[in-house]
Amino acid sequence: MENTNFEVVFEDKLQRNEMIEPKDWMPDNYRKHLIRQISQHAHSEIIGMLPEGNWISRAPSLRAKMVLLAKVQDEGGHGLYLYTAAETLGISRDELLDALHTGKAKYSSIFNYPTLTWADIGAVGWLVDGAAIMNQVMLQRTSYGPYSRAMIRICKEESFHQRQGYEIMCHLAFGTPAQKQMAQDALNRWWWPTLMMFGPTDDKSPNSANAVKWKIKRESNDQLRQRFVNQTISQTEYLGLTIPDKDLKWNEERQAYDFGTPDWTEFENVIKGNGPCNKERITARVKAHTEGAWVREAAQAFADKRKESAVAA
Ligand code: FAQ
Repeated sequence: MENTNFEVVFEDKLQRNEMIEPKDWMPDNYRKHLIRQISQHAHSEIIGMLPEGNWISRAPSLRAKMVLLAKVQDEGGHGLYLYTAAETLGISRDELLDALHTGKAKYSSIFNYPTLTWADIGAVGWLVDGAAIMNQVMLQRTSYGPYSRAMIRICKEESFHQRQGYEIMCHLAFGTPAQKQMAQDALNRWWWPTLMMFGPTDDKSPNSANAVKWKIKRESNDQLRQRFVNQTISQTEYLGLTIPDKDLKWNEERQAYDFGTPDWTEFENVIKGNGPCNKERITARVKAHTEGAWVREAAQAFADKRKESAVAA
């Protein structure tokens, strides 16, 4: 006989590692948690286009420009998949964007730092996309179907982005001494903010308990941060660069690297809206949205017209 206790059916599905789909019953808090996380993620993708877009007109070669253009365009696409996944939870695109534009919704702290030189574009691809992949590989197995499927596609593209960044770092690190210094300076600027991307330490992460219980997150902020550090050291050594952390050392017992503590006060400030570029990012985003109103209207008029013709036919 079919089980009519919705909560039991929901828990059973989670236990069996089956996906929860939009039409399935789900607890209100599960729905709210997903809307919060997926929309923050979507906002991060489209705000993340800004620091990189800043270099499209100044990329050092036509090839570099084409690759960067494609990457920034991919990020826009990731935002769209994620907004669509969030909409399946019963919230509209307008509500989601309004929360971003009015500062009610967060987006990743990392995009509030400036990209000062071309080497920063390398560091963003290598480190920021590298950290994003570390987090997103786990999210491919998240319990909500539309989010999981969006992540599978996004992860494929992020791997290309990470290589694009590492290629820039290789060119600079194996170039002239001045280029190598540019690469080192960018690493110095992006290392700590990248570690902060994984979120607060597990003991200070209020959302983690529910996220793990509901199989939204499969690994904790600290576990992922540790894996990222372990993986990145050999890549840095290959480049001949130095990670700006005097506490970094191999721990034989743990079979992992020990590393220093990020400046959590800086992190708090950035997520409260007081990072180096928060205001600039939101202003640019609101301007693009306002100036793009005619495009949305034209697209809607076109869609309505096609629908009318289809009904008439
Ligand atoms: N920035 O309890 P937790 C990318 C907030 S995509 C800002 O640990 P949770 C691709 C958190 O929201 C990068 N806020 O939270 C790309 C919460 O506040 P709330 C984005 C942060 O959700 C590359 C509070 O602190 N990726 O980069 C951050 O369990 C290049 C307490 O934290 C995702 O969003 C932060 N770094 O864990 C694009 C992945 N960390 O909401 C363009 C999906 C924490 O209660 C160019 N998201 N907070 O007011 C996640 O996996 C999780 O949401 C975490 C945070 C891990 C970010």
